[in-house]
Amino acid sequence: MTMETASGVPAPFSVWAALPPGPAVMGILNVTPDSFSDGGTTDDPAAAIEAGRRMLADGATILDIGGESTRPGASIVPPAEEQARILPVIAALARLGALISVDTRNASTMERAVAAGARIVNDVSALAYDPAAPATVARLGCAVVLMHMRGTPLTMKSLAVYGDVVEDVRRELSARVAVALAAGIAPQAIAIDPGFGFAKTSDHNIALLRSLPALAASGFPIVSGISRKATIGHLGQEPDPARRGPGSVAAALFALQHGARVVRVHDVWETVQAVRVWHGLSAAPGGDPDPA
Ligand code: HH2
Repeated sequence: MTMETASGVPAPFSVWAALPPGPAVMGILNVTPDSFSDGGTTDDPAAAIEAGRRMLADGATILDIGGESTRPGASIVPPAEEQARILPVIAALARLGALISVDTRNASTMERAVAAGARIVNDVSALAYDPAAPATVARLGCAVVLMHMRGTPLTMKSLAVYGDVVEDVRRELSARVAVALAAGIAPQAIAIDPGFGFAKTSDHNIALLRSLPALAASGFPIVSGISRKATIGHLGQEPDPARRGPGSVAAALFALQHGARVVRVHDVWETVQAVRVWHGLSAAPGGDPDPA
């Protein structure tokens, strides 16, 4: 598919450019028994499909479907098992017209998820984990989220050491963008994500959140995924990840105000409503569609 440019020359289609105007909410659908905040709630395909339908009804623009937890210390899920978890869910929700991203580090899962209807690959390793991933995404022609991390979920905690976290993350993400481009992935297919909580302390996360404009200056759309993470627990004084919804909404609005294009969240309805109110209040004054 192509889009016309001002000069009339067809430009490659971009999922990111074609998103509806305004902030986009990406709903997290973990088809896993062990995710850090919602593990086991949607690990059965029927429950996951129902949760995805709910998120669409609640206003999610994208559903991010994953079958492997990447929380610190998580063990590796073999690709065949990951695919058995997520492919029926992706196929069912794609049939409903959902825009789906697949949260995976495995090239074979990327391939099969796109065949089942996913249009975005969301890779927490920025295509570094599976050597076949960059060429696979290039060949599939889908969009991609390149997220910053160091090491793996097993090793990342000890790698949270930076000179200047904002500059280091910016530079390391640029290197991953260069790998993606060299593999033949189109620039307009790429979004980037600072990777909150992945080889980051709370102080690192806060510095990165405040400095999203520096990342946004790259021109790539920014995905922000801090929902229910430890920084929300720390700032909001809430140890239970499942009770971090309100703080996550506040952080999503902060991220959007600082240049994020997409917020990846567990609490879709709460975030969508907050974004609508914030957006309505920030918009230029006009007619009041609902004076009640
Ligand atoms: N965070 C998680 C997983 N995938 N993808 C992007 N682009 N950005 C993120 O911040 C991000 C991500 C971890 O959160 P979650 O999926 O809720 O937990 P788990 O990995 O335990 O399934």
